[in-house]
Amino acid sequence: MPSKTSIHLFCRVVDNFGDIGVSWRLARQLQVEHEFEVTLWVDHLPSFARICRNLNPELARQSVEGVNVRHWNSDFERGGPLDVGDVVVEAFGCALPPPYLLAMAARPIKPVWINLEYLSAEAWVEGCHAMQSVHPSLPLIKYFFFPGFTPRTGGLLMEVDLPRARTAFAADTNAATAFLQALGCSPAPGALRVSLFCYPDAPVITLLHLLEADERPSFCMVPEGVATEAVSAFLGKAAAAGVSVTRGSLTLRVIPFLDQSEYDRLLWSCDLNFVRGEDSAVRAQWAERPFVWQIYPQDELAHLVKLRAFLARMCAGMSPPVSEALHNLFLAWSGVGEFAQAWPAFRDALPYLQAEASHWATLLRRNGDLAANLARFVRKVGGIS
Ligand code: TRH
Repeated sequence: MPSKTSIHLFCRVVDNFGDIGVSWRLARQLQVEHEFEVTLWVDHLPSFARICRNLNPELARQSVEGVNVRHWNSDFERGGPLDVGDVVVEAFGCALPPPYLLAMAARPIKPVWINLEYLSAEAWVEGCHAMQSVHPSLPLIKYFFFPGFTPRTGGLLMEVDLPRARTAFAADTNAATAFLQALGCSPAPGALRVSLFCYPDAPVITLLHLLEADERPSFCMVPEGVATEAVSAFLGKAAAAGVSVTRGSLTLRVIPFLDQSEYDRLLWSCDLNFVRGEDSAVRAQWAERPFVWQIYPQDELAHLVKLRAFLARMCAGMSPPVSEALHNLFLAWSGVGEFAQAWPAFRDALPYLQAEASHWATLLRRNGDLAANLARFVRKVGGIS
């Protein structure tokens, strides 16, 4: 049997889960759905272990769900194993180790080298997607692969089975209740079910007070370690998993930090999801539920340009009042404008946003999924059958 094409995927984790979140999904999909032999190099295994229960952070080399996982440590930099992939993916410009680059250049058939870029809805992305750059001193070409929201980008990560699994979960009247009960959560029937994942500077306290004062009941679930200061302040005690409080119309409960597949189910089980960064924001869109995105803050407020570009795409075709409510709320959650002022119109628009969420996901699915688009691209440029 011919050996499989090998892909080495490199990911640096700097105290965040996003880069590993994206890299781990991509690695699994390339392995399972596109029949590559995938090796995922990660520099910080404990961060990886938080979103993947099957990983042992003590092991420098292991196989997890069919993917070879290797610790990208200082031994590597000192000239460790230099088996080079047929395809090399550098996640988010993480800069490959110099000895590895030399080993790539020394191969008679050079690997297909991909820089997987950050997600952005900005128009320039279409022009840069799949562009190539020749290495200044080595005989290597790097291709820039951009995820995105249009057919002229790489699309978004979506497992082939995800729409079916989500639809089956939504169709099962007991699925969400049972899932939430297993987390110790029993929202009253009719309560607005909210999940909360954000950066520490989001106006969380304001949100909690608004839900508390609302006439309509809410049940808010926050994974342990998220917005700890604000959540503890509202609870009046340390925000540990299992702790909850009911004040006014709001029950706030801290749940365990979930693994990735459980987190998907949490998003599917809620009426409104607050998400952040990149991967959770994409998962919220596939959940087909209203969501609020806190984009990762960048220097010189570059993230607000990205956020506005995304809003312009997602809101195109929505009625002006709904679009305005959504713009105001997303921007206020990211620090532009008063959250308390933006909330009432957004809260009232939630039933419309539910229909819009399904419509938006249908549009996004037409762009294909990122792993399939990437697999097709590397096979084409690498002449791989
Ligand atoms: O960790 P993040 O803040 O990631 C970000 C982005 O990648 C951003 O682009 C990058 O520049 C920045 O880091 C440094 O948020 P993100 O992308 O949503 O990733 C979180 C991951 O954690 C995602 O895969 C979902 C997962 N998750 C769980 O598995 N369980 C949980 O309980 C929660 C709350 C999240």
